[in-house]
Amino acid sequence: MRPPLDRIALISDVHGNLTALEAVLDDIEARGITRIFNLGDYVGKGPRGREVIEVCRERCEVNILGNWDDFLPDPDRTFDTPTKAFAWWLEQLSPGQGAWLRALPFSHDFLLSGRRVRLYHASSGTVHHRVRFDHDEAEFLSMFANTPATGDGPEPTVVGYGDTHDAYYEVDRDRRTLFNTGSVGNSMDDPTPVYVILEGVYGSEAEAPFSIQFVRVPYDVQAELAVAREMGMPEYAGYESEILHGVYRGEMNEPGGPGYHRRPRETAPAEAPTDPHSGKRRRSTVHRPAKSPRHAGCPIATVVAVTSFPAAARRVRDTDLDLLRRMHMLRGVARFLV
Ligand SMILES: [Mn+2]
Repeated sequence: MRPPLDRIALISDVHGNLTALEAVLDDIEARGITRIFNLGDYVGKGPRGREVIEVCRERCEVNILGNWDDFLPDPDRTFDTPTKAFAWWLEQLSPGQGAWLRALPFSHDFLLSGRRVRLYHASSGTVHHRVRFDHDEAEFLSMFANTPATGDGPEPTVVGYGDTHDAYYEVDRDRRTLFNTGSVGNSMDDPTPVYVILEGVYGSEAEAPFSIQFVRVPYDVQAELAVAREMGMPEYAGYESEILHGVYRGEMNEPGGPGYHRRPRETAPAEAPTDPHSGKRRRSTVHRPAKSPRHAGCPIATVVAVTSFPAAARRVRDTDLDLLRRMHMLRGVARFLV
C-alpha cells in the first residue's frame, strides 16, 4: 500500500492584508492542513504588516524573502514619494521585524512524490526580477536553474513562486512544472485571495501522485478597507483599486480605464517613465494614444472576457466597438456590449 499523501499550503504576497490572511488560514485549518509555507511579501501596499508578520512567524513552517521584505526595511534606502506611503508602511513594523524580514531565506527545496520542488519569491537569481506569465522559453528554463542565490544541489523539476499576483500553471514536455501561487492579500486577476495546496508524499524520491490545487477564499474586503481608512493609510484609493477590483494602482488612472490584465507585454521605449511602485519602466500603456483600441489584434474572446468588469466594459464600448463593427465580426456581441 502506498504511504498517505501529505499536504502543504503555499501562501504568498499577503502585503499587510490581515483580513485576507485570516480568511485563508481559516480555510487551511478547516481542511486539516497544518504545514504552511510562505513565499514572501508580507508588508507594504496594505495596512497591517506588523500583524501579518506576527501571524506568519507563528503559523508558517517556512518563510521566504520577498522583494518588499528586502527593500522596504533596507536601512540604506530612503523613500521620497509624494504620498509618503513607503515611510508609513515601514513605520507600522515593530522593532526587529525589518531585520527579521531581510534575513529570510531566498528559497526552499524539498522532495514531493519524486519531484524536486523549489519555492522562491520572484525568480531564480533575485527577488527583484519579475517573471510574468508571458515569459519566453529562456526565461522559463531560467526558473529551474541553480544560481548563487539558490545555491548548488539538484536542480528542481517543480518551481513555485509568487511576486506577480497572477496565479498560473505551466508544464513543458520534459515534465518541468512552473506555477505561480497568486496573491493572498493583493490578487491582480480575480481579487479573491488565492493560495495553493501541494499534495504528495513528502520527502520521497519515489514517484507517486502529485497535485497542485489553487484555492480561492472569499473574505470581507469592506472590513479590510475600513481598517485602512481608520488607520489613515496613504494611497487608500490605490489599495481599494487593487483589493476591490484587482486593478494595480499604477494602472487605475489610465485614460479609458484599466486594460485587459494579461495583455501581452510590449517592449518599453527607452524614455518610458519609471513606475514608482515596482521601480521598473512602465511596460506599455503610457505611450499608447488615449484613443487607440487596446484590443486590436487580440482574440475576440479577450474582448468578451473583460465585460464582467464594468469600467472595462465601458472602455470596450468606447474604444473597441468601432473596431468590431468595422471588422464585421460578432455583431451580436457588439450589440450586447452597448
Ligand atoms: Mn508582491
